[in-house]
Amino acid sequence: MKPVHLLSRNKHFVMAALSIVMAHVSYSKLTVPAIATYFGTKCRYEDVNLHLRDDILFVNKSLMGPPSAACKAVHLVAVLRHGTRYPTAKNIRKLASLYDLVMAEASGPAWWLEGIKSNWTMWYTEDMDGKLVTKGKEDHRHLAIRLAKTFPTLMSRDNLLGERIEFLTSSKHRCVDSVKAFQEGLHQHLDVRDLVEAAFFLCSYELAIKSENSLWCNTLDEVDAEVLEYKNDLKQYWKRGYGYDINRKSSCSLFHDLFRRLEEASHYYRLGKATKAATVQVGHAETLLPLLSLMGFFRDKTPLTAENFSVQRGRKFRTSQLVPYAANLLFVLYECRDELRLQFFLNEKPVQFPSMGHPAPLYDTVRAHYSKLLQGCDFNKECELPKVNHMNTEL
Ligand SMILES: *C1O[C@H](CO)[C@@H](O)[C@H](O)[C@H]1NC(C)=O
Ligand SMILES: *[C@@H]1O[C@H](CO)[C@@H](O)[C@H](O)[C@H]1NC(C)=O
Ligand SMILES: *[C@@H]1O[C@H](CO)[C@@H](O)[C@H](O)[C@H]1NC(C)=O
Repeated sequence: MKPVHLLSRNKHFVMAALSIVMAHVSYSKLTVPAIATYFGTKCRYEDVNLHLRDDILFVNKSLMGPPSAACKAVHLVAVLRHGTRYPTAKNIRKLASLYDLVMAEASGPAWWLEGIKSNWTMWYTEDMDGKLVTKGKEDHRHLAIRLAKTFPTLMSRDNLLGERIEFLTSSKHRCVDSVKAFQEGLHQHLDVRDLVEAAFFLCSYELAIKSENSLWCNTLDEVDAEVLEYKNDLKQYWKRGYGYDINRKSSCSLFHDLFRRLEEASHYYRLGKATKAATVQVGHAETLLPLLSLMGFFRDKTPLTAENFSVQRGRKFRTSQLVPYAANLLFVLYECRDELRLQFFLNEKPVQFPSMGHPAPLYDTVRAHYSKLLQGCDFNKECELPKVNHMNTEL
């Protein structure tokens, strides 16, 4: 560390400089800001699974084991979110505005403010636009190792080389995208609340991308973070979750695809034939949330609204917990004494299917539970646009 020349500056600056030095000294011990569990879809996976902070390859065998000793895993369908990524170009523009504002206008006694002004540069550039970062590749590499440890008969090297594991990346859904583009157009402009949120995101990106407890994290306390987390949950709830029926229905294809794979695996299994071991599909938070919602997971009794913050503190729909970077939904088919059972894991923790009262119900029971969706839920029908006379604005 460079020596700090204390005597040449005034007392105020000395105090500020000292606090920065001390903050840097404590980095090795305290690398995670207190607000790190509120970042919603910008949460690090290891801040949702805390034991991974110490050992990123740790698998809790008692948590991830088969439902009983008589069961063995026969098929896995994994729906994953991509890993840590850069902010989108739109967000980078907001971060730049925040930075410019702070450099030009901000003053005050806060120790971290001087630190930001003298020792932080705006290093995000628009060309980074949402690309996966190195840490993002690590997220999936580590997840793959943990899944191989958890399901050694399915996620094996042999199955990989024998092409018995299928990999897919989801294509974007046209109708969902149209809505997104429309809403983004409405949200283009910046206001002062955007800037507060920009600081929140900066803190999240600096942690997720650079593993740094950034000085920006000090601009918000835990109460602010809870509110901003709720704001993001509201957005996801109304755009991708239970808010509107169409949100859930956008995952009809994925839902059918999931059950087609399970059905095929169970069919082959019942015939006593070998089949594919696993499918790994990679998509977005926007892929995982509608599927979770379609299947009835994490549904709150009353809708999340802006008036509801305080009563919704204990809500189930918390995107920080549901869809951090590298979030994963695992559907595991087990053979248990001649029965097929299905178990669901979210982010490597078992979660019961809604209203089924068994950690790993019979596969047929799960199918019966979702029979309405299995027979209906036609993506094309659900997402059909009403025929109106559009002006063609695509030039
Ligand atoms: C949340 O707000 C909505 C509408 O503002 C209301 O209908 C609902 O009852 C509220 N829920 C709770 C738990 O207060
Ligand atoms: C700026 O950050 C660098 C790298 O962490 C550190 O060595 C240096 O002491 C900091 N300077 C000030 C004034 O905080
Ligand atoms: C593993 O999971 C079990 C069951 O939930 C829990 O009691 C235990 O503390 C976990 N172990 C570790 C190291 O996280």
